[in-house]
Amino acid sequence: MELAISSARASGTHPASDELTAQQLLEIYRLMFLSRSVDDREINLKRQQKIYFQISAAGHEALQVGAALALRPGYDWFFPYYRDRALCLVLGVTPYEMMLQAVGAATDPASGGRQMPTHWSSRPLHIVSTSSSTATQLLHAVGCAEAGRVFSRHPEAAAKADGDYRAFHDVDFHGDEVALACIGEGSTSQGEFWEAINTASNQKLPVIFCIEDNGYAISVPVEVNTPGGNISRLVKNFPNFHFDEVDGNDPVVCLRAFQKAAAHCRAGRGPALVHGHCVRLYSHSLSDDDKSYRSAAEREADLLCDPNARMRTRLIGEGIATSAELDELERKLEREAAEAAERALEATLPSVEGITAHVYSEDLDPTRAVFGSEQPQPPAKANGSGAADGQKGAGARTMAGLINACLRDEMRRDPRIVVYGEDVADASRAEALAEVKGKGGVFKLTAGLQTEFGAERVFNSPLAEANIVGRAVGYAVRGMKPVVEVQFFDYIWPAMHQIRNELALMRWRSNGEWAAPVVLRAPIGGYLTGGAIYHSQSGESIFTHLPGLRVVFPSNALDANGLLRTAIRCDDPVLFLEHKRLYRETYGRAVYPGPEFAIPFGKAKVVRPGADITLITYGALVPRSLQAAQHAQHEHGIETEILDLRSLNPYDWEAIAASVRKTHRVIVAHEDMLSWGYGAEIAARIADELFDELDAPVRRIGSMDTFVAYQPILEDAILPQPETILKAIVELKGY
Ligand SMILES: Cc1ncc(C[n+]2csc(CCOP(=O)(O)OP(=O)(O)O)c2C)c(N)n1
Ligand SMILES: [Mg+2]
Repeated sequence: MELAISSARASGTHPASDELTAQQLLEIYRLMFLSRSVDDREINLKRQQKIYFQISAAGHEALQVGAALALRPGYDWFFPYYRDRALCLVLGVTPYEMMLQAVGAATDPASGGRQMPTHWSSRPLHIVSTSSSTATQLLHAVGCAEAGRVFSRHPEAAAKADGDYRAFHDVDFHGDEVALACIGEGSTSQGEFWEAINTASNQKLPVIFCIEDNGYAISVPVEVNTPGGNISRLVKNFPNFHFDEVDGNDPVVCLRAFQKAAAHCRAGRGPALVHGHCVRLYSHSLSDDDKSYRSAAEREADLLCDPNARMRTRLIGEGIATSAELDELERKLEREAAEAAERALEATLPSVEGITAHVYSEDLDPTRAVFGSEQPQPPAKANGSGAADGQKGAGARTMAGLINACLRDEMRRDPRIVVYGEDVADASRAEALAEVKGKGGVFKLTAGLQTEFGAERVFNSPLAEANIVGRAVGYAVRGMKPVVEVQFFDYIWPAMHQIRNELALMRWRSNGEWAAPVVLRAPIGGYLTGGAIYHSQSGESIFTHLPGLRVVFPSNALDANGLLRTAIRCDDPVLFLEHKRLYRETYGRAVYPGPEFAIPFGKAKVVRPGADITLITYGALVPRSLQAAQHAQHEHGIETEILDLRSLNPYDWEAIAASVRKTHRVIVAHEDMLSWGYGAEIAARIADELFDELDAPVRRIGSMDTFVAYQPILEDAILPQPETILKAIVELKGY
């Protein structure tokens, strides 16, 4: 104990304080006051324009200190939100580290100057990097708890795999660890809150949800966000939960609540939700002024509940410390915060050269052939049941079949792979499998995987795409390899927030401390005759626009197999786009290439050599371009060189440049809409860097700037056809 308190009082217990010692109560107050001091110091710095943002925990200290003291840093897992200063302070983030983040220092351990202050991250403490997005991290906590369960039930999954392609580091589990996830009451309106408690409840996961209810979401009062104004009343029927609604201004009450919640979780009985009523003593942040929307009476009432002032009164009232002793402690803590600020203001600032560090993994470069063999080595025995493509034996197999074969091979090799999504299991009611053949995905890509690997590794998710991706982030930060499916690319959008703000950003925003190397498979594209608007969408350029996310788009069975293997062994998140129309086409079938066949990313394939025109394409336009090129040769004597990009981020600029230098005429063709499409970027770069090589303007081909209609006459007109490509080839040659 740092205070000069008389030892008799300091070591005594006090019945009124629920058996905590005086020393423990003083320590609680010290932590609460230190948190407030850091906030106040930061507010000072912001007013002096020495830092750029401030948001405080003032009024939340009791709840947060109670939560943190009930749990174990570096053992349990933490998914805090921006208001959790007191929580993180107790877990072990120092005032100096907080100030480093406020000034945006190079040595800011949470993000190296990339994130706003209070956007926590610490690998040693198990604080997983959080974004500003409200409620997204709840799904990460769920996935994290699921990963812990896999590790404790399957020690082979937690064992270090020396010599593997991926860095299998820091697998850390104990079997009874819990995940704590915190949000404000306003954020319980987010779908991700409901998606998270759904899965935590259904799977009895050891997650504690902490709702810090200060009655406001910026200026929006609780009754606007929550019907009836109380989230506890709404959630009380979720099975397996332990619920508690507490006075969040009393740290001892909060500590006891979180201890009970943790005991429920550690005993494997399910999740817990602790709803603490607290106060927001300052405005939402320094960018907000609550006087503009809260009455004076309301603000004054909140001040009377100030947990720090109450705790001080209590310590004095219970004879644990005198007012003078607490004054002395408070001045000391204020000095500590001020000194931390002074030191942080001297810290080295980040270098501009380092901006792009950790966008992608620096340990594993998927453009290098380190992931397997580039030579197909078909073994005598075929892999898989053939359920995915209706083919058995060693003959040519479809793209669907060879994707399924790759999933099987990799799941056999790596016990950390889990596969889930909507309908991907053979049958959730596994007893049915005695008499039925199983579903295995609406396109049968995952057929037989549950039967071979069991329902703990291959299972159906709820019908909720953010749930699929958000949980995968949680699995991945703990070292698991989720290979998950979004049923149709058309329905990827509910997961977009998780993909853009979480999945793609985890490594960069944490300055390389965390990563989420998830594989997200998505059937994409049209040419289905009747697929219509919601089963034909393209939209790959929306995802190639996200730094941190790899995007792959194979056009044939062999490439799909080799690229999926690289995706699974890679250390970056990968969006793996599978064209539905190509799944079972005769075009592009291949013999099973063996379990080590891998194609590096960023390597285009010349699928047809030619001297007159370069045609850059991918996906379903590869076979259509081949048809067009054949006609161009037979009917017009034009030799078209076709480049199948195969992966879109990274893409093979060298192959593009080499071909353009040879032909001096270029078409970029894709199925996605023309405007703002993937081709616009490629065409612009060619115009920029290869202008002198061009004998004609760069041409682009894409679908019309509409969605794909149901009626086949319309679908044919909307999507680019071989004739569209042929016409462009002939026109460009004559330019
Ligand atoms: C997804 C998302 N939407 C909007 C915002 C902007 N925003 C930041 S905090 C906030 C209010 C959150 O209120 P609450 O959940 O009650 O937490 P509190 O700040 O009161 O602790 C809003 C709307 C955001 N960060 N993320
Ligand atoms: Mg709130």
